[in-house]
Amino acid sequence: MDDKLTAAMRAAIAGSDAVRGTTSPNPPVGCVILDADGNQVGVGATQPPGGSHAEVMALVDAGTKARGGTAVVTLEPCAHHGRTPPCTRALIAAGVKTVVFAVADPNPAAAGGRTVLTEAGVTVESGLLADEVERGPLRAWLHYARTGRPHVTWKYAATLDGRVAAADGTSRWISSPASRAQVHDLRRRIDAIVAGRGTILADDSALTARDADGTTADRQPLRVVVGTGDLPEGARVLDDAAETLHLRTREPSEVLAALGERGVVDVLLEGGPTLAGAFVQAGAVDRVLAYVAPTLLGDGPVALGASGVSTITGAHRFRVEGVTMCGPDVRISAVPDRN
Ligand code: AOF
Ligand code: ZN
Repeated sequence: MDDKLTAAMRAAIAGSDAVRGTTSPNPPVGCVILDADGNQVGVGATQPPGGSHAEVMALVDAGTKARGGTAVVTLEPCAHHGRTPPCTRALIAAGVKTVVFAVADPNPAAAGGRTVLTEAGVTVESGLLADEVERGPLRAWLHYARTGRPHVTWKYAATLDGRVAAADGTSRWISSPASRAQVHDLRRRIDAIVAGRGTILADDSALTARDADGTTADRQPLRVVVGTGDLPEGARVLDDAAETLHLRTREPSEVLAALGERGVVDVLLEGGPTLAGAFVQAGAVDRVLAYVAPTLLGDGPVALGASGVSTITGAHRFRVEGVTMCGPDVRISAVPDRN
């Protein structure tokens, strides 16, 4: 049964991954129902806000086969009546015998599912593949639920010597087509892309998610431009491919507060060096995603602007959590080393 539970949690994680970027401010949760013999009979994931939670989707999929079975879910089932009735009630009504969840719900309004289920005679286990869930599909939402601020991934593409443009300002294309395709995939699954006004003036970036052939993807993140001056008429970021928010501030904490209030959970910070420096200095970068191309420039701007560091003991320390190849480039994912 242990193998079946692990396989079911993996399937729940995959389901959760598939709805990333469509559920905010709710978490993208995945759920799999096993019948009494351990066969997968239902699968579901969180619907957009106001829609059904993952457990309800999976229970509907399983029908009467859920009776006497097990629900495997990435987040503790909610016990509250929010926009939808409590999942605990649906699980109990369906006759589920056991609930296995990965991570406890830190939202005080929804928490308490474990107690409600236990009191109704349901066996509850937790912690299965919790690390994978915490680092994977629920990472941004857990950060948001615990801190009230969106999770920020700072992404950049640089040469082997850390430069993001040549001395004359040209920057097309530092990273490979494979890396760029990955970034567009990422854009499609986050809530907002943040860039400085300077970057918009310099590059006329569209800040949209696009397919390999250049067409605009069907799902677009909110585009956020940060900076006090106006945006030039006709800027690509002002086209109607996606919604754009212009925040007339350069303070990371104000930017994050404004986005948090709008229910933005997962942010991709894309440029440029000055804005990134301010975010790093403010401790507002929760993950660095670096695409490093095997080229050298020897001159030109580097990825990060001033971040308040004047001596080596003041360096902002990160811990590498993953390194992969992306075509000819190296992709490094690093998180703050809080020790
Ligand atoms: C679950 N399963 O799939 C999700 C949960 O406004 P509501 O009613 O949609 O409730 C949102 C809260 O419910 C959210 O903040 C989180 O604590 C929990 N999300 N819970 O049992 C799910 N998405
Ligand atoms: Zn629920």
